[in-house]
Amino acid sequence: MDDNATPTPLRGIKRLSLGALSGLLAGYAAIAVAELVSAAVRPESGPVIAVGGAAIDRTPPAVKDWAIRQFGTNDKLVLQLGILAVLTVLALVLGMLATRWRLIGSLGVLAFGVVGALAATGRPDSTSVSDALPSVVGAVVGAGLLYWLIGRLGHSAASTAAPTDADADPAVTDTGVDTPESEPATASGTAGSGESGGSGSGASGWDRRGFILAATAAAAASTGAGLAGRALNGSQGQSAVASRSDVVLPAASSAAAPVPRGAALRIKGISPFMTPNSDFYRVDTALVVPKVDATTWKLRIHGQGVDRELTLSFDDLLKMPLIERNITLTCVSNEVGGPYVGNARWIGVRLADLLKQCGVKPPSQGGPADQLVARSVDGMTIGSPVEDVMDGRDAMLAVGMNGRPLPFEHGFPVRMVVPGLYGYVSACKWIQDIELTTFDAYDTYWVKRDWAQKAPIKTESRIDTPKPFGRPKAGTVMVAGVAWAQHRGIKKVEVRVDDGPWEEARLATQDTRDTWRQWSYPWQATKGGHTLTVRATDGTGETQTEKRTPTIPDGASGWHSVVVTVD
Ligand SMILES: Nc1nc2c(c(=O)[nH]1)N[C@H]1C(S)=C(S)[C@@H](COP(=O)(O)O)O[C@H]1N2
Ligand SMILES: [Mo]
Repeated sequence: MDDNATPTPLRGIKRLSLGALSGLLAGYAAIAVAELVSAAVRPESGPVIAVGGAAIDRTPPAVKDWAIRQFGTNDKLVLQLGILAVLTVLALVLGMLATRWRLIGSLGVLAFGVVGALAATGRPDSTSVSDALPSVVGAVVGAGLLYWLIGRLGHSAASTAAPTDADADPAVTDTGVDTPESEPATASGTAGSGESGGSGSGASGWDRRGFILAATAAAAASTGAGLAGRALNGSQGQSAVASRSDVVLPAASSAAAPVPRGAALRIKGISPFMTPNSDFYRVDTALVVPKVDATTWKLRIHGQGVDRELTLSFDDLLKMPLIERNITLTCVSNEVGGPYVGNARWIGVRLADLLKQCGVKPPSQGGPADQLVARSVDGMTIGSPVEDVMDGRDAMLAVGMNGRPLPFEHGFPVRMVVPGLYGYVSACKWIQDIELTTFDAYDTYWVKRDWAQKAPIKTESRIDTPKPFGRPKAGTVMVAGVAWAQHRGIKKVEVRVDDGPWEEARLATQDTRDTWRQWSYPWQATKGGHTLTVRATDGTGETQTEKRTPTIPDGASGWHSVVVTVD
């Protein structure tokens, strides 16, 4: 029997715990509803993606480089998990706060909705205030749910005019945190006692049934909304996926010469000469890989010195003469010895041809624009020198990679590739707009973040095998790797053992000066610890500098070394 005639509010640790649980449920509901609403707006407008994207936009280069080093291509997953962890803690705290100040908890949830909304509308790819909707609607639902759930716990001591519990320690009551010891015996003594006030027993009592019902219903509804949102967001990519499987790449009118025999060495542990698409490094700011439908995709070319603006469809591009070239791509964030470099066979339209069609002239021929700004569907801006893309090199709008339409991660349907320039100043993925302008007039995404405006690729070489801290056997050890100096080519690679003399490595046959070059050096290894160092000389005769520079602002330099112990 209930020995307590008047319904009592829930107190103490139990109240706090259920408050925390309410906070969690409210947060979960907010995110789930936001996911569902984002399916109606844009997948990228959901709060987690938006806040993650905003965080990426604001990450100092040093932290970004650190994250890339630590987590590699998992950096984005780590970021999203981090955001979810922070949101979880905030939800728990807001839930506990709400047990004392019911309205504060809900206002807190709304405040985070505002943060999400600002992040979503402030992203470079946001074109509409509707991007705020997922965060706002989610937060309103979450705030309402928290208010309702906390209401089921009954009024807290703080919210009644005077403490009615004679046992309550004023200091404890002040913080709203009652220890179990200070709980009325009726609440802590027998389970259920004083907790059974039904819906009819007044608003200030602990409504156990109401709480459990509401909490269960909210959890179920949130899960439903979240899953539905996921499914809808996923299906939006389906037309893009279908458009990609429908692509038939035409033959190139200017095919790449076959890779010469002897360009690809068969040495265990060396990077393959052609990097398979599935192994190709990926560097971008996109938390959600843009899924662009090639059948509705358009590219606009406009700006200074453009006599005839051009708008092209994907089919228009495929009907033009295509060039096919092997080109090695490198990221400016690649550390000495790092993995962000890969070689692929690209097929696409020569960019200079398109620009000439529009009447564009390079600065050396009196053209007014010295910067070509490429814009992607996700708001990335990448600026290349007009002079470089029109100087005869094979700068292209690529539609294919290693014989396949571009993978979504690598820019489907169309991306730029310019031999000799780091990716952040040349290789815009998911491109949709090309604007001719000047370096003075416009700073692109990474330039705004202190990276250099112009960044030709620095000569680098890398030891692929043996691996750092490897334990090869004494005798002949094949030291091998790759060297690159795109558009200048590699003329020489040398290896040094410890402080010994530089020895010339055997170079694999050069494919083109736009591709990396493999090398090998048979080393007569003696027992003990050794340091192997490599350096390359480019086609102009300039030897790779020993001077170590950080990746920012225009790429790392220095010699790659590997320490091994010979057994
Ligand atoms: N839209 C878009 N394009 C982008 C980027 C990006 O963040 N967004 N990153 C650039 C950088 S820094 C590099 S190194 C190359 C990497 O291309 P990949 O991921 O296909 O290897 O893409 C470039 N193009
Ligand atoms: Mo990059």
